[in-house]
Amino acid sequence: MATALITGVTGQDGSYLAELLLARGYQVHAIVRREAIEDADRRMMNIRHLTDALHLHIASIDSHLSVYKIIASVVPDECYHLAAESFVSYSFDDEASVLQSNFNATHFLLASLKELAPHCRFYFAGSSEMFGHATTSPQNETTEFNPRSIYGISKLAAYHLVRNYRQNQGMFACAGILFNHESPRRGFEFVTRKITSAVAKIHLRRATTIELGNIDARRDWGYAPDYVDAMHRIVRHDVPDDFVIATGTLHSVRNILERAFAVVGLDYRDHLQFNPEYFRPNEAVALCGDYSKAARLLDWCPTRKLDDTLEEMVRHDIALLGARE
Ligand code: G4F
Repeated sequence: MATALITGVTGQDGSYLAELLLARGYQVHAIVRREAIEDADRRMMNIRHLTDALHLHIASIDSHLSVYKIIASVVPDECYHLAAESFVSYSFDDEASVLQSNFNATHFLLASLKELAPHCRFYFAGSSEMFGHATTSPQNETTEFNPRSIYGISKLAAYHLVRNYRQNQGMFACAGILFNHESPRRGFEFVTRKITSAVAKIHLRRATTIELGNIDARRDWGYAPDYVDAMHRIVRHDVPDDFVIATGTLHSVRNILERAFAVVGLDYRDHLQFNPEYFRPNEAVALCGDYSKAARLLDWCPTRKLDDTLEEMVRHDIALLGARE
């Protein structure tokens, strides 16, 4: 039985990945922060149904010693490093902690694996934010990186580290350069979930308005379970490599508002307020991914339309709120 280790298992992607690996017969280990265990109702929500099947290790990946000890005891065949300070807006507020945690944890894992489990296949969650102010569109694996946020810079630095361990140190280390991807497990601070949870509240008469920033911002939004499937394909590919994972289609935040409110028969224009606090100082340009390399070499393609994902999210949020009555 193959053994996998996941960081970031309580998040959207980590929870779907844990499900996928368990279903495929892996023994799945995961590193979870003590704060998550202590606030389980809120922070373990995505993996509540999996806790009996998972091997959880309570530790902070900001500690090299903790990471080293876990790798020594698990000796994984595959390691998926998904944990990160991932909300782009926060990265403008606390640069040092974003840089430190997104870069150092990647290093602690790679250095420990190299010494204790050199056969291990390592996956790093890269991001379209690494392209930032891209000068060409769509972006693929050869597009120049030009990050505009500290988050993007931290991911790019870690990505170069991953490539270094692959090219100069012989490890099976690879990266997915993932564009935005959403689901009912998305964090409430991200714009899709902020909108679908607001639609649920407005529909159930718990709120009347939603406050947003730049609704003309455009992104390439996919479906998280598709992207987790891509991660596994990247790790199981014959050779370690990097892949853009995207849909190749742009939508605006305005499109998301229209669709999400329409699910319950409402018009977003009756409920929207602008709040300058949510406008970003250095918004990335409209990032749109070219996933043709993944299609060619991994036989991967997106399976879901954004409209369907949004409808699933709205219905999920209505049920969630209704259940709390
Ligand atoms: O949902 P968002 O916060 O996602 P963002 O910043 O694009 O980042 C996500 O995707 C990246 C690429 O995969 C990841 F690397 C990253 O970790 C994260 O998963 O914002 C999407 C867009 C932005 O253009 C933002 O300016 O929505 C715009 N927006 C407009 N009003 C807003 C709001 N975003 C948020 N979160 N809240 C608003 O009120």
